[in-house]
Amino acid sequence: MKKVVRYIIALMGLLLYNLGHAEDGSQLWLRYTRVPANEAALRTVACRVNDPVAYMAVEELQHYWRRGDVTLVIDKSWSGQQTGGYAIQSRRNKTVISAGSSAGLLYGAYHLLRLQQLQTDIQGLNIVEKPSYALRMLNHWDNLDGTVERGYAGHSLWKWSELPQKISPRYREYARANASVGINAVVLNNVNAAPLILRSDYLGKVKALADIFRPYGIKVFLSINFSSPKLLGQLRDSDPFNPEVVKWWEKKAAEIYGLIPDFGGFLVKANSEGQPGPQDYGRTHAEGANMLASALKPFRGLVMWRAFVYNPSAEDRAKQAYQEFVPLDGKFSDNVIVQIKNGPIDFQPREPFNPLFGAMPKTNQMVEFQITQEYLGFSNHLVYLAPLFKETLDAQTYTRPLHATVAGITQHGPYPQLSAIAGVANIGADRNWCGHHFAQANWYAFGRLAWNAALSSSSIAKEWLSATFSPDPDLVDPLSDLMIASREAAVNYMMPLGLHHLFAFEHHYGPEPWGDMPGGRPDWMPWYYHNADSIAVGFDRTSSGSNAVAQYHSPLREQFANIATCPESYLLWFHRVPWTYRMKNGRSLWDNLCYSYQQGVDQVRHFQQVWDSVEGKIDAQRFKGVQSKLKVQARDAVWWRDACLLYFQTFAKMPLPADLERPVHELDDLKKIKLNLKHHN
Ligand code: BDP
Repeated sequence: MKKVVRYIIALMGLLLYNLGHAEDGSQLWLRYTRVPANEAALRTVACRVNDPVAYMAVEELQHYWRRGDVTLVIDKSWSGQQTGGYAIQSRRNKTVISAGSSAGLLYGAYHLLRLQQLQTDIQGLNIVEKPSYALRMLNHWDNLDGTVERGYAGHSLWKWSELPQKISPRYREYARANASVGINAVVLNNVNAAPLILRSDYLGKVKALADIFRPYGIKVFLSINFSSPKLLGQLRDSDPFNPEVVKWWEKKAAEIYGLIPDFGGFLVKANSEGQPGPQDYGRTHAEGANMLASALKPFRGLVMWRAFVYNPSAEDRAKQAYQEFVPLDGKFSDNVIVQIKNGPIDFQPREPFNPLFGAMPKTNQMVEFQITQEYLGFSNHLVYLAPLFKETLDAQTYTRPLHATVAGITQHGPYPQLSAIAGVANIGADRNWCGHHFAQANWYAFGRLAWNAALSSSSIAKEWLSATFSPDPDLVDPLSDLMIASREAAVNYMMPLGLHHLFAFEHHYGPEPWGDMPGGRPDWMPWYYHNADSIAVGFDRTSSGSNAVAQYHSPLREQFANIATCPESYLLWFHRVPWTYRMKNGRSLWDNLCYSYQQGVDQVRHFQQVWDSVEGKIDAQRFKGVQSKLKVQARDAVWWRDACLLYFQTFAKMPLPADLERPVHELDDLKKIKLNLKHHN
């Protein structure tokens, strides 16, 4: 009888728990369940370190760790290693986490909780972890008016008008999620930066956030507007050689560090897409960066100087950053890191790696990825980005004998203690943080790869699925396959074979390969990139064209330049290719294009079936949410296929292969689509 009563009570408890915790995705991958007090009393979490970060490690374990005693110790033999590393050893039901710093203890605690969550056996653990990068950063493109540039998960998390008085509980949840995957630095505001962020009242708000993030081992950085001395300080100009300007920045730095002693530094977009910069005064990027760097230096602050620069000129846009930055190698101060987008154009579904990597051996370089899906279907498409990140990180640059992959170049620069990696955040005020439940996986994967660039995309996918949904292999196996395939699927239905920038103007959501604007910048028009005519399609970047291939180190330069050896996934990136060109499979380029687009459509339809097969294995709310997003993605894939194939067919004048599905749209109707999506700049 007692048993039955207990059973009913337990059942009711479960029911209430589920009702109270709608599965809206707000818990992310952090679905630990609290240890009941009577159980907690049976084990100890011991730690002699007394600071807020170590305290956080203890608290997390006290609340959620249920497998025996844990001791956290600082072990001096770790010093000299990149901070944040840790070791975990377990014997019987005693576990020891040792680290060189409190942050390491915190990461060790999250590691243990992850093992518990994944139902891993924790007997005889002997784990040693060292982060790949010292700085693992999120870049928020959040504006002070609450909008988010290229953000697809609602408004900004930061409630600037309420800060510093009112503190949303989500600030803490956000910091905790970051810490759980090892992210330890965040830039709060848009690279197209409002000068206002440096005004004293805003700095007070920034301080409030920094205070919340600190116990999670997270440092705050700000994007700054290079014209701030003039626009905010009312100086005559913002010339980095003007002593008044230098003084202004020095005073500003002192003010910031007075409020936030561990402030990280500045991220700067200068002389890029209309932003002000040192070139406005005839100074170089290095001169501008170094002026800021010396203002921050006494406080050990850093400058992240972006290399995303290009101008409307006769020169191929893909070549411009390299041309501007390579001559500056060796001229940047040691607390400047040049932040380089993964590819030479702009976060396209697929780009070869940016040839700047490895081409500035005397300069700290870091890679910038885009986690938010500006060019990948916003938060409507399921596109798991770890394979894209890995493709760049693992790319071999051949620029030196050792550590010559992009990961190696950025981890083993001239000042390795400064190694860094950044991702443009996909986080907003939406309940599920990222708009699409699977977009959370991209935040997670970025953090995990920043921690350990050698992890595989599939192991990260499996970890995330287990933590976020369930460790049931009948769910994890098919869904991790789906995730791994999803990036290539998007490339297939959007821009296969090296095509790029076929997006609709400004908002970049759907296809507009025909896009044109009289008087508009050519390098913002799709025709600039695809160059289609009745004979051929693609961008000739060989010596008969822009010769961008020459920016790559041998043997890549020769490999890319030769149409026979250029990887077909980059074919139309580097070559202008006749529609009738025979590809490796014996079919024409045109036929290959047709089959690739169709393959993308078929892949998404398959994802829908896979998803339906896990119905009942997860909660109905998230199941339905993803199911309906997949419908949008399936429709969009058909839209992309029809738009691109019907448009290119007007040049190629070749029929669709007989066995291929027929288009369901008229080209003229597709051309009329004008989405009214705001682009916040
Ligand atoms: C482009 C975005 C633009 C950003 C720019 C940047 O379209 O909104 O400001 O990158 O990275 O991809 O600065």
